[in-house]
Amino acid sequence: MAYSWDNRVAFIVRYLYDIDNNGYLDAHDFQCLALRTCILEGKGDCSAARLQKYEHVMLSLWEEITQLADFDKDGTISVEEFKQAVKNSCIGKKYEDFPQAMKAFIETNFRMLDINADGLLGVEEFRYDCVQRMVVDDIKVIDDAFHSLLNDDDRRKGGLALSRYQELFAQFLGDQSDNCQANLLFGPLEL
Ligand SMILES: [Ca+2]
Ligand SMILES: [Ca+2]
Ligand SMILES: [Ca+2]
Repeated sequence: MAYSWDNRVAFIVRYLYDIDNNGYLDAHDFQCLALRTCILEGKGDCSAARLQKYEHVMLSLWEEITQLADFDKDGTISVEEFKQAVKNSCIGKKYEDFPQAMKAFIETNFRMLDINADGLLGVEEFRYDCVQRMVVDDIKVIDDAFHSLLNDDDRRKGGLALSRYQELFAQFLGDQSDNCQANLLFGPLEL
């Protein structure tokens, strides 16, 4: 059940938030996330002024996420706490009704993926993201994953616009069935 809701949420924690890879979330992850986002969006640039802006954004995001998810108030968020928070605030909801902190994170993620900043996540950008995480010997696996996400309108446009990415991300977190269209939003999951 690689695509069970439990595994999808665990994936988000592990690969999207737990940057220092120690199994839980704390302020340090968000500091690293600020640096990563700054460099990726700036295509290598990491000037002090830009970095400061990203740090501010990410640390406020961390504050907001702790309010949603740090139930035992120990300054860290475990995978279980994160799951509980997603249950409380995302299950069965549309993207618009997600907490602000989740929405900000999802939008930031899209901007990081959209390397050429044309407002669409295209197959090349999707590949670029997947190979940084996955060990893969056949590009077809990644391309098939990408194409499984597209509806007719997306195909006409040649990729996922922000609004579709938001919709699919909301499904990835908020749909508890094992079989939702967004399952492959991050490529095949290997957990
Ligand atoms: Ca961590
Ligand atoms: Ca905690
Ligand atoms: Ca793009």
